[in-house]
This record gives sequence, C-alpha cells and structure tokens, in this order.
Amino acid sequence: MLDKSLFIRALNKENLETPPIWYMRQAGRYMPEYREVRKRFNNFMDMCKNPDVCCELAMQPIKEFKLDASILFSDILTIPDAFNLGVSFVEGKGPVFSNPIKTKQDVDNLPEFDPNDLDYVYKAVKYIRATLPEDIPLIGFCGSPWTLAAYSIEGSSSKSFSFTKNYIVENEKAANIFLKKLTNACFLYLKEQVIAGANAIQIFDSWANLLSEKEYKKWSLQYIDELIELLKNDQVTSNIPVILFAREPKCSSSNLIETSADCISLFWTMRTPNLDLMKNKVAIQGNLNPAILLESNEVIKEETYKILDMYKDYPGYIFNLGHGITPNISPDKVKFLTQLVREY
Ligand code: 1CP
Repeated sequence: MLDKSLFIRALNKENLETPPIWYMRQAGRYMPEYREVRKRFNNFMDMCKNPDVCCELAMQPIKEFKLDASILFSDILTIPDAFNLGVSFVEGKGPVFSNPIKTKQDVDNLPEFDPNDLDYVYKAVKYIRATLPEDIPLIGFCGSPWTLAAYSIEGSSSKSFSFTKNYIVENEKAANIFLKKLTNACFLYLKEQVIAGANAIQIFDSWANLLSEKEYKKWSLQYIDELIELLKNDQVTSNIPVILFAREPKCSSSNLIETSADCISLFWTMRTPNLDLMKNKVAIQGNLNPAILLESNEVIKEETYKILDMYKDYPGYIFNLGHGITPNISPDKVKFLTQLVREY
C-alpha cells in the first residue's frame, strides 16, 4: 500500500503526474490547534516526551490539509538531551542547555548514548503510524551531527555560533570525537524509529550555512555521509529512503548528491540546481521560499508555478518549502498553496 503512495514513488525517482506534498514544520505554532495543545505544557520538551500528545500534533496538519506525508512530532534536540546536556526551551529565546560542551574534557565525560533513553520518541512513532491512514507514509528524522554539535557546544541558538566555531578550531580532536559519537547516536536513534514504523527519514542540517565550502565537507558532510552509509548497510534500514536537507550550504547541490541520500531537500535560495546532474541519481524536494506565503494569492501562484514548471519532467519530485513554515504564516495560505499544487 505504502509503495504505491505518491511520496514513496517520488522517492523512488518515478515521474508523476502530480507531485506529493508535505511541508517542513507542518505541525507548529502557525496552527491554532497546535497553540491550544501547547498551552498545557510549560516546557516544550515535556510535550515532546508525551507520545499521545505527539501523535495528536502530528495528525493536525494531516487532517487539516490532507498532505501526502506525515512527519514525526518531536525535535532534533532529543539526542543532546539523552547525552545529559540538559535541554529546555525558554520562551522567546529558544533552546537552552544547562550542561553544554565547553571543554575537551566535556566530550570525554559524555555518557554512552543509550537509544532506550529515547523510548518516548519511538512510542510516538508507533502511535502516529497506527493512527495515520495506511497509504500515508511517516517520516522519521534527526538533526545532522554538525547541527546537533553546534547547539550542544554553543549551549543555545545563536546568529553566528562563534563559541562553537572557536571550539572546533581550538579542540579539533575532541570536536571530531564528539561528531563521531553524535553520528553513531543518530544511526541508533533512526534505526529505532524505523523499527517503530517510520517509512522514510529526513536529516536536518539546519546550521550548514555557518561553514565555508571546505569546512562544510570536513565538519558536516563527512559525518552525514557516514550516517547514511551506516543506514544503507544495516538490514533494518537499508531500504528506507533518506532525505537530506541542508540550510543554505556553501557547497553546490552536486556535493550533496555525493552522499548516498535518496533525495535532496533544497533550501529556498538554491534556485537553479543542475538538474541534468541530479536526474536519476536523487529525488528533489522543495523549495518555495516560506516567506512567499505572506504575500497575496497572485504572488503565491506565480512563484509556485515557476517551481512546478521547472520540475514537471523531473523523475522524483516532491513539493515542499525551502525551509520550515514560520509561526506568522496563515493556515489559509497553506491550504491555498496545497490546492494550487494539486490543481496544477
Ligand atoms: O514553543 C514551541 O511551541 C516550540 C516550537 C517548536 C516546534 C513546533 C520547536 C522548538 N520544535 C518544534 C517541532 C519540530 N522541530 C519538528 C516537528 C514538527 C513538524 O515538523 O511538523 C521538527 C521536524 C523539528 C526540527 C527542528 N528543531 C529543526 C530542524 C528544522 C529547521 O527548522 O531547520 C531545528 C533547527 C530545531 C530546533 C528548534 N526547536 C524549536 C525551535 C524554536 C528550534 C530552532 C531554534 C533556533 O532558531 O535555533
């Protein structure tokens, strides 16, 4: 049943009449139904640790917009939390770590990652899979090792992540050991998500933009590559399609396809990828600028058609935004956009 879903067929690089649609951050603060549930929790992480609530939240956009894929409701920072770095979310500030990585000894002193610590996530996967219509695939996810390291070293979000950039230069060996530990943790975590029922995987490299092309290969792409190799060489996960999203990487899309990712999720500034190079090698996902959803319906239509025209003959195309839906976007615009793509 799932093999015939538009989303899985697109990931298998089939050319389809209508592209499947889902949105990064499709569940979240822009939805009034989400805000209603969110009120019941002080700390966002407590909400993530409640599988029933995660299931309810993942289903909200599926019910509202009839999308072609669902994504696990959780966060990328569950892994640093399982390493005992003390993750919480502070209103107006975002994630804050009570116990971040500050020295090279902090890496040596990390506990061994135990995938069972994240049982609450696998339970959420199980509940969502059991609740979804049979033909709607469920996407499991993790942050890239680099993105998780950046938050864990910085201890919070940041514009420049200057402490992190300094740390990796000053403590190169420890930084590499930490990235390796995160890579193994991501693998074990994703494998458990697949066992629980995830049908595809997305890796979010949300802080790819911090690194130059050369640094990007060294500090991020190398570990993403290793992670995907681990997945492709494991019996449980080898057939699960992997989508790689990188936020405004300084490398070209041809570097991204050198990994074994099945699909590249393009950031919205990547407007003219070399399609001949990517064709039959990877599926493509993306990449409308989310800010277009703040414009009039005419502008939304014009910009969406530009993208649909560009990919109409591409074998394996998934419609999505070039980054997540932001809290200021109206659900009516998401509805309008979804209809527009379906009627194209
Ligand atoms: O207060 C609130 O209500 C919390 C808002 C929120 C939500 C709804 C956060 C905090 N995380 C999430 C859910 C989430 N995060 C999902 C599942 C929902 C869905 O997609 O439908 C997913 C896949 C994520 C992934 C995530 N978390 C990323 C990667 C995607 C991206 O946007 O680049 C990142 C970078 C995070 C970290 C994070 N979590 C939350 C915030 C506010 C942030 C960003 C902090 C920053 O700006 O650095």
